[in-house]
Amino acid sequence: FTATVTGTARIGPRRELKRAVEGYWAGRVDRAGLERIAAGLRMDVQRALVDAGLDSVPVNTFSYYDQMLDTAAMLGALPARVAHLEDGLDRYFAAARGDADTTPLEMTKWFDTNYHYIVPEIGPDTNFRLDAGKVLGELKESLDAGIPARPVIIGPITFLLLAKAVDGGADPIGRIAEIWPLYDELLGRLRDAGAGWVQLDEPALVGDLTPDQLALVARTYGRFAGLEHRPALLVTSYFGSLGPALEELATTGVEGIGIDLVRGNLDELDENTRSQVLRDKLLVAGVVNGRNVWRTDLDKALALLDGLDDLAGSVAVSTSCSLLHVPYSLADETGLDDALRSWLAFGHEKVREVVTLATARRHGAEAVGAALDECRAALVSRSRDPRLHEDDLRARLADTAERGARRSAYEQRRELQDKVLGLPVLPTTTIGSYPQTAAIRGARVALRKNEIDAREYTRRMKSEIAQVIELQERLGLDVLVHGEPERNDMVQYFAEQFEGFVATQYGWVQSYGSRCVRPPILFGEVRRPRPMTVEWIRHAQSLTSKPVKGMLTGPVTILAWSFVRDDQPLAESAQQVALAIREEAQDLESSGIRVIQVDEPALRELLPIRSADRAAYLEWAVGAFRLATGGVADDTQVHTHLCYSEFGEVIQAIADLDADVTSIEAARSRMEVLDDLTQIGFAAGVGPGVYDIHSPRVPTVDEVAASLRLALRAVPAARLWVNPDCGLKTRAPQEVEAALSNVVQAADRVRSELTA
Ligand code: THG
Ligand code: ZN
Repeated sequence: FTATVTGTARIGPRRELKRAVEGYWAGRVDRAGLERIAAGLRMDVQRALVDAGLDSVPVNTFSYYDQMLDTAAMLGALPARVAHLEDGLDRYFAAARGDADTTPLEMTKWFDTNYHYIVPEIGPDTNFRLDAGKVLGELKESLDAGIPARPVIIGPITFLLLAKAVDGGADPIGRIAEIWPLYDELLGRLRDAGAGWVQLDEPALVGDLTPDQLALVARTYGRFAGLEHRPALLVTSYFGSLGPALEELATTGVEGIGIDLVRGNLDELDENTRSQVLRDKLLVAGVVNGRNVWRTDLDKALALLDGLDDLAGSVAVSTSCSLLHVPYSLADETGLDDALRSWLAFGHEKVREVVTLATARRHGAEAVGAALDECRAALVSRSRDPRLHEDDLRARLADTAERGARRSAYEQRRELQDKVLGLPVLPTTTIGSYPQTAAIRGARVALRKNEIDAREYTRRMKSEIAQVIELQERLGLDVLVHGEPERNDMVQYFAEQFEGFVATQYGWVQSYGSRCVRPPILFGEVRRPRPMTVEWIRHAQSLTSKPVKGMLTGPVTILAWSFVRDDQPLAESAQQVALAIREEAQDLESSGIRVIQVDEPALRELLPIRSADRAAYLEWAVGAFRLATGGVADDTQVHTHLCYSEFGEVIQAIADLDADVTSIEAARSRMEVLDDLTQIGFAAGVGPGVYDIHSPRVPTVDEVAASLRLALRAVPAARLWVNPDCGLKTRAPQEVEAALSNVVQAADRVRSELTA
């Protein structure tokens, strides 16, 4: 084949699958209804790809929840705790979401994307057994409809490297010999069912592999290639270069290799190797970026493809990764100006780019002259647009960058802050958000529909804030928050107020399961035309004599959850966002706010896949945070919040953020993280979450007190803060009130133990 995509989105252009699946969970949609909607979405996607001109179409890229979970189900590797459920789909959803008596599987980030996969559990009880029903069913459905279908499955190496050992079991990759025969059988059955090609996704091969793991690449694919009865094999990598794994794959008889040529390249190979590895193979060249929303430079892509013709047996045009990570289509986005729209390509437009490139290669550039001209004009318009080049801003940044850090060291700041704030030992606080109640969501909907005006909306938000302040005063918390009623998604909230960002109307991208986000697009120079949070926070502070925390989102998180510029290094965009946040922090300070929190929950998310790239990333990420927070006086207390408890390689970076107080998730990891922090000499304030807000359970006073006593073994009382482990926006109001009341009582109890 000559033109394809690595994978497709599946949630539906208007999130139809989300509604169907959530309806099924709630009992509003029956099984037949769910299956009908799912089949309809699959057919729509595949027909659109054929109509656009692709000659090979990925199938089995549909999922009711997640493709890693599908693979676990296919290999008979769902955990024993869901085995009692007879129905396959019930078992599957129970593994994904849990139920009254079942804890769900964990979820974690899919490489460095904003998609999250379900982490398969492999233990002594795992008995691998093939259940190929899903992929065979979807293949048949497509072939029956005349689709040139190419089944996609996750390869055994990636499956096991991303799985987790449980119940004292060994490292899952050690079990690979047990699943080889299942893949052998699967490949034979796919061949029988009419598959000409099968795509095995192995994104894990772009990461750091040990010599043993590299050897497994040749063994695994050598074995599959040696099967007598099988389809042609395409091993697909994405999110980086294959590096040494490419040489291993090259030694096998697999017919095709998929390579991400946007994030990756063949430069790591010496010339001789480069000219050999792909000589007899189909290279599926990922030249259209599946991770971002910019229009492809078609001339550049054609030149790149031409260069590959000399290296590979044949070359097919494709996307750098699945289109799962970009929105469906630009067609209905009416809020974009013409220039900006012409610079963009969402999923639908990216498919057309693939086809244009393949057509140009087959019939010459003249055959697609109009498309090439349109592309060139758009790129010129983008490169010249004044919104992308603001010399003043760049000059100011050059100036401020030198003044990034706080004036004095933590110990001096601490003394001044203690005087200003006058807090008790073990101060209590919350992370920032309070429940997004029906009244809050209702007000937002009413504003959007013009049923209420901006003044009425503001009035309602201020009344929500007053209630949250009243609650915290009544409970006796020490550092209060305004509760963030005005924000649904914090990144969207800030992006909507910055210049240089634009929001989409329908640009939904799946984040996990049925949940989606609508990432803003960072297209130009970032500016903060006016204060963004000051009015809300000042209102909250006017209602209490206790300190109210100003709540901001850090530059790394804003970038991690947006589509970013590709015409400058991310580090430069981070500086611009940081400068805007810095101005906001200074405005908060000048309106009397003494505590300012800048959250960086995504600091670890952007960590590069290869360890060699990590130090450089952490340097600019930490620098951006320090620029954002370094503009306030020594006696203003800077807090930060991070949403995870295993710091691993980022632990030194967290200390280097130089925040006065850092709140972290710790309820689930039994405070081990505090020992890690102590070990690297972390000496500032720390608030290890004293209970898990992800569960509806209300912690008892005893539990919270015990957790505090445990924390006191690793952190001196003078530096310990008391808080839940994350924001409260997903919890019910009654749960929040009960839990916080117990937190305050526990803090009181442990304080009196300290004085005794
Ligand atoms: N915001 C953004 N990205 C994120 C998170 C976030 N990525 C990582 C993590 N948090 C992902 N978590 C979630 C949690 C909930 C939802 C999405 C991602 C969610 N979405 C709503 C839904 O699908 O119904 C839609 C929300 C909306 O209307 O904007 O519930 O916090 N950017
Ligand atoms: Zn959090």
